[in-house]
Amino acid sequence: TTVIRREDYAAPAYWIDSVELTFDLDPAKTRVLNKMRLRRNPEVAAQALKLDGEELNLARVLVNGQGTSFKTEGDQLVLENLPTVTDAFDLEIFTTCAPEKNSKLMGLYVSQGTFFTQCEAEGFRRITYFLDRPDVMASYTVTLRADKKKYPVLLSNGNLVEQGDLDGGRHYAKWVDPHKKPCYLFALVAGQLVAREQRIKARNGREHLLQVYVRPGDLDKTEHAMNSLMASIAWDEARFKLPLDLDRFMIVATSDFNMGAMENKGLNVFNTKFVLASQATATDVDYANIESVVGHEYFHNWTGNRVTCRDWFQLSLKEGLTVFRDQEFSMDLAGEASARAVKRIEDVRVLRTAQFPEDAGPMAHPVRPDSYIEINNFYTVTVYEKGSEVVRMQQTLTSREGFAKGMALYFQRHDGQAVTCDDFAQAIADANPSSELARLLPQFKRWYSQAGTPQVAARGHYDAAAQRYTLTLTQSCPPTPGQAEKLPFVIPVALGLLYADGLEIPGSARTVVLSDAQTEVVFEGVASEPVPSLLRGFSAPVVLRYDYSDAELLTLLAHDSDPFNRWEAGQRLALKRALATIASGATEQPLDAAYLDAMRAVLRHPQLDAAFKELVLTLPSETYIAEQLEVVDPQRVHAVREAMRGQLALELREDWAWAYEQHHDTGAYRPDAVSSGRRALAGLALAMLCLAARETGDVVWPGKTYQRFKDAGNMTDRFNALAALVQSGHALARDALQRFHALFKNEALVLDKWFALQAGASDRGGDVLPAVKQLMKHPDFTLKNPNRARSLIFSYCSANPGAFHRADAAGYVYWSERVLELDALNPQVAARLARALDRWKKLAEPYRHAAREAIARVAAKPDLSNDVREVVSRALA
Ligand code: B3K
Ligand code: ZN
Repeated sequence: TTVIRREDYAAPAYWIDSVELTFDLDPAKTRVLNKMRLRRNPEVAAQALKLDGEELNLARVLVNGQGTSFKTEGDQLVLENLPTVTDAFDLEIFTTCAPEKNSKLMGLYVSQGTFFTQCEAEGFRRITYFLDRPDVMASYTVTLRADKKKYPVLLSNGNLVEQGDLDGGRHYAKWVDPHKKPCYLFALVAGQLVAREQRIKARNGREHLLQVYVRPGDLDKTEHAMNSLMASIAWDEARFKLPLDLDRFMIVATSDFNMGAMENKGLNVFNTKFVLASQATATDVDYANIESVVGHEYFHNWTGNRVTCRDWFQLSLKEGLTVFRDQEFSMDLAGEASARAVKRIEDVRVLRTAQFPEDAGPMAHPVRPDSYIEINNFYTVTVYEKGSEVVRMQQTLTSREGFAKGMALYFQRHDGQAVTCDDFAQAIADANPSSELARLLPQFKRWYSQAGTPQVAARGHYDAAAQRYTLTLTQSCPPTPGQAEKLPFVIPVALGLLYADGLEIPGSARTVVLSDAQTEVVFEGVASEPVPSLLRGFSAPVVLRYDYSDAELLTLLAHDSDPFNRWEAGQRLALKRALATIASGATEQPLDAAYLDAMRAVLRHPQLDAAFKELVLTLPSETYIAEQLEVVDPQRVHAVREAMRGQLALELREDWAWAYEQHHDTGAYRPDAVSSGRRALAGLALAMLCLAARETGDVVWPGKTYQRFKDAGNMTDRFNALAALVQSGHALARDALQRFHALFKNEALVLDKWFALQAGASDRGGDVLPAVKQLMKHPDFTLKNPNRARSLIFSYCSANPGAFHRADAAGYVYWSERVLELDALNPQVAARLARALDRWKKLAEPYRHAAREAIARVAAKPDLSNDVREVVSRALA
């Protein structure tokens, strides 16, 4: 295993100007002819050409049409006797590979009889020998040849320039990509597919053909993806003046995919999960995810493809920025301020429950990492979601218009180049010379280099005689692996002050930019002791500490003009109670009348949106609660949170019944923000009513829920009803689960939900693990399909702490077996699962000891992949 370091970056010794690829596609043995035009990089000392390759069979190498000597060093092909002049030369390499044996789903592979490729980050080397690095950008011409019956559709990047029949029932298609690109953006697809098509005319008058390719039979589930694509194109033109630069833009769905989707130039490949939707099979959350992933991949066309990364340490250059763009896109489409806030809350919830723990654990790394063993391990919530927050702060520090100007300068300077995170921040700052970002740029960039979640502690002092309020903000950042000491960050803190009656103090709202370890903010003319509303809209990815009283939180919850902080006040009220109960050792009745009344007031509020109410009335997750503790007893966290849920269900049962009756619609289904918010709240109400029925012995609500499950006109309502029965452990759940399976046995994505629901069920006396083990034997289960593996195994190990952390260690044993089993098939998926025990050092005994043993058991396996090896050795370090 080799550690790759950012500081070792060196420009390539050769450039590849153009590539002509010819594929003879055959699942058992695909032949690849690769003709390249290369040139020595005159800025680098003359040296051998070393091409990357992996699991390839090499048949022939020709330089300028002549045979040549070559050798192999590890996986690399080394050519020493190349022309020494810097003139261009031709290099022809002929190899074969075996797509049907490719279970890693990197490079060229077969999914349900169709060929797909996945090249990012380093998959192109599994297709042919190449300089597999993003700063080598070439023009591509691709010819695909295959059996015409089995593979009627032949796709690659760019434009189709030629097609025709060949002997022996074969045919061919030739594609030319008009844009230079790094090889990680190469793609091909060949198989039996059908497309939804749409012709559009852009603002600048250019016409485009949009296509969404799926398997025959899935065409009726592509309308939402197509609409999302059209909305993405229109949004990027309107907000950033970035047009589509291709005649044809294609999306192809596959059910075997390691992640969500891939932004290959003009030929995006998607996990079916983020393409296919019908009201019968997809939930509102699925619809929203499709919109944001389609947007994300489309936005990469500029942020990632036109301007790409110099090296993989710069991954957040494209990922953080593109997540920021997709988040803004979804917010702009959501419409009103309150719907925007709902999206913001959901994004922050992901950041805090997934990225904060990563930043505090053994895999902590800066947004721009300094080293890695396996780059696939660094497609993380830090690079993506924290990276997005770092871009968002740049917008905050330059204004929305200023940031748009910065983007324009970034493209003016770097279009067609492979650049760094420094180049990006420099462009944003240079376009805004009088901004706080420009003033503090070197210090701001610590967000790229320092890992760990900064903490901002706030203290207020009110001087009644002087009518002065002084706020003291102190920042610090805990050490992370390899970074013991941290320097102060630049932290924009949006804030305002409220009087105790909820009125905002005029003129108090502002954004304070912290750059020192301690900052004082003074407010004059404050008539009475105020309540500070801090970090509005979550203006920086930090932990904010302020010792709020209940009274202050209740004021904020009821009155803050910032909807994010209203929600946050509710979460803090719940968290205080959870932590106090966990510390007390008791479990009964964690919630008091003050909290319950406040929640009732939110639920019954005449003006608040249903979507917002649902977020406020959802308790902080077990993972988030656990992050607040020094030492975590997951069973105790689970028990206390369940007690809180039970109490909220029981004490508010009449309000929940009211909320259900008010919000469950029967009209036509539309996946917009307002109606999905209503369904979400009705779903939470049903879950609560079924939970309350456990205590009261009520049979009416579970009966209604079962009826709802049977009659629902859409998947959101149907699934919510099913989940309410399963999560409350009701006797009707068994039958409902069976019916659900029978109804959807031919819908793979719905079966994933069926597995996930059972693996994620609230644990009662250790019943989930045996159920999971039983489900592994179900005829519909397979480890080979990543979606299916995730739906069962990850839902249990990574998303169900109360069931996974067992005193008998059986959850950890199960985890270690699955990590090893998956590693032999697909190391990327295995390494993700390996992350489930990242936070083992925080666990109380006996969990801590048992978790360590399980990790050590995995680490003891001699032939682990680099992927899993890196994760487990960092965990044990
Ligand atoms: N860029 C791809 C991720 C590739 C992951 C490789 N292990 C999807 C995305 O972020 O849009
Ligand atoms: Zn991306």
